[in-house]
Amino acid sequence: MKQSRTFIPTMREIPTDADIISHQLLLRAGYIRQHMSGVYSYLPLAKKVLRKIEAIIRDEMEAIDAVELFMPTLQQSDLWIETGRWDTYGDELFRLQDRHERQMALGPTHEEVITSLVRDEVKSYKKLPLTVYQIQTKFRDEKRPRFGLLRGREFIMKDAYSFHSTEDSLEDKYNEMMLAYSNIFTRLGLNFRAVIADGGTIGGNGTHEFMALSDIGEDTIAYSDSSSYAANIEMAEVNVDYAKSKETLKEIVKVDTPGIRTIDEVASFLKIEPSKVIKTLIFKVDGTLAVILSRGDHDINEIKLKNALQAKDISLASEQEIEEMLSCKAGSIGPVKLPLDLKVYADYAVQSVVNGVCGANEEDRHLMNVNPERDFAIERYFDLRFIQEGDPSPDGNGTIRFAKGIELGHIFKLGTTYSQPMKATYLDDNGKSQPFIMGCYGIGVSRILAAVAEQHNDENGLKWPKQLSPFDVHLVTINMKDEAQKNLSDQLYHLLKSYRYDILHDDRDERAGVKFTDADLIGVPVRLTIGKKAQDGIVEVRFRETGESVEWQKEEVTEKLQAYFG
Ligand code: 9G3
Repeated sequence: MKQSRTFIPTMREIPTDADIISHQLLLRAGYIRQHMSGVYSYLPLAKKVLRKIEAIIRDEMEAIDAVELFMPTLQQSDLWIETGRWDTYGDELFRLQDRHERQMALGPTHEEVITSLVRDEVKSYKKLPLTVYQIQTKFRDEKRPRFGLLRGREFIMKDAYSFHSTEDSLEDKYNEMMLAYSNIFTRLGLNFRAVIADGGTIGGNGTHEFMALSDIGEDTIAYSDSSSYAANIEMAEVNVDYAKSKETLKEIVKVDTPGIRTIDEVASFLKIEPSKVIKTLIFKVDGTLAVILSRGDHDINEIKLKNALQAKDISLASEQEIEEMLSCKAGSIGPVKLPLDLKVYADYAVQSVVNGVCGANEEDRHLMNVNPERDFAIERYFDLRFIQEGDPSPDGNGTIRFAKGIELGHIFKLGTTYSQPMKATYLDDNGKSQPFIMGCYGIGVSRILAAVAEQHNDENGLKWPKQLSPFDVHLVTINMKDEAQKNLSDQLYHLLKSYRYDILHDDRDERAGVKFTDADLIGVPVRLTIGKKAQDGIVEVRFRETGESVEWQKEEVTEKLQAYFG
C-alpha cells in the first residue's frame, strides 16, 4: 500500500480530551476518529487490525463447532416484552419507532433475537447442541462514554449463543469456550486473567470474565499470588478462620461520644482498633428494612448481600428511614435493643468480635464491651464482606493481591432464563416438550483494539504484536526522487509482496523526520529504510519492539524477515 495514497491522518499534538494512552495514540496515529461522544470511525489502519482480531476469534470459534451468522441490529420490541426486558432496561436501550410508529430497539445484545430464531427453526433434541455466533455492532446508550473505544455507545462485539438439551452439554460447551477464550487472548498477545464473575441481573449459575490487566481498567480483580485463583472483586468469596480472642467478656458500658460518627472516629476516640468496632448498616431488602453488620475494618459487598438474601432489589436505607425507625442518626446505630421485627444479618467476621463497640441507638452515645449472641441475636451469618489485599486466597493457596482489569470477555450459563419466558422448546427423546438450556458468550472486539494498544506502546507510539499489526513491514524511502532509492524501494516492494508480506510504503514527499515520527506512531513491527546507502544495496532495519537498528544487504532481506516473522 502506498502511504501517499492511503488515509492515515497522524497528529503531532496530544489530544486534550483523551486521557488514556491508548485513546491518545489511536487518535494521533490516525487509527480512529470520534464521530460523536462514544461513537467512532475506524480508519484504514484500525480496520486492518480489527480484521486480524476477528480472524483469530473466527478460527477459535470454528474449532469448537460454533457457526457464524449475522443478526439484525434493528430489533422488534415484542421479543423484549416477552422476556420483560423492554421495561427493565431504561435509558441505556436505544429505542426508536419506524414510519408506522412500530416500537423497536438498536440491539445491545441478542438473546431475544437468537432465542426466537431457534424457537422457530429447531424442534428436536437431535439438532442439539447448537452454537452460533456473530461479530456485529452493538448499541448501548452509556451515560458517560469514556476512554475512547473502551466504553463506547456503538461498539463491535462477538456474541455467541449455545443451545442444549442437558446441563452437562452446556457445561461441556462452557468449558470449551473457556479454553477457546484463553487461546484467543493468548494469540492476541494480551496479559489477561480468567476471573470468576457475577452473573449480574441476567442470572445464570456461574459466569467468568476475561480481564486484560491494566491500571486504567475499571474492574478490580482479586487474585492469589500463588495459585490460579482470580475473581472479580464483586464475587471473590472470603474464606477466613477468624481468631477469637481469649479475653473474658466484660459488662456493657454506655459512653458519651459527642459528634463521633465514623468508624475511624469511634476507634480513635475510644482508643480501640477498627476491627473491634461493629459497623451497623440498615438496608432496604425488597422493601423491608434489615440490619447488616460487619467488622469495622471491612466493607459490605452489596452483590454478595443481594445473592445471600436472594433479594430482587437492595439499597441502603435513607437517613430519614433510619431516623424514623431508630430516632437517632446513622452514626449512632447498633444491633443492641433493636425493634424486635428487625432482622439482623452479619458477615462471618462479626462472630470473632469480643468486647466490641457499637452505636447505642442514642444520639452521640456508643456501647463498649458488646458481644454477639450475648447482647444481640443474629438471624444468620453470611460471607458478606469485600475481600481485601492480604486476605488468604479462598482456595487456601497463597495471599490475595488486587489488580485493575479491562473486561474483554464475559461468558454465562443462562439455563432457561430466556427460553422459559419465550417458550422456546424442543421435543426430547420421549417426545416431551422441553425449554432449551442456553449459554451466551461475549467478546468486546473493538475494546480489544484499545486494550492491545494500552498494553503495547511506548513514548513514541504504538507497538503492535506481529500478528495484529496493520502491516508486516513499513518500507520508508527517504527520497523517492533519488534514482537508486526509488529503484531499490520498488524492487524490495515487489519482492516482499511476492513473499506475501503486507507492506506500507512511505513514498510521500516528506522530510525523513516526519516519516520516522509517523512510523513510530503507527507501530508496524519492522521498518526498512531506503536511504543514502541504497546505491550499495544496503537497507537500514529498525525493530519497533526493541528499538534495535541493524543493516541488511538487500539480498538477505527475505530470509532475515522470515527468521523474524517465524
Ligand atoms: C440491554 C442493555 C444493556 C445490556 C444488556 C441489555 C449488558 C444486557 C448483558 C449481556 C449478556 C451477554 C450476549 C453476549 C455476552 C454478554 N448490557 N447485558 O443484556 F438492553 Cl441496554 O449482554 N449477552
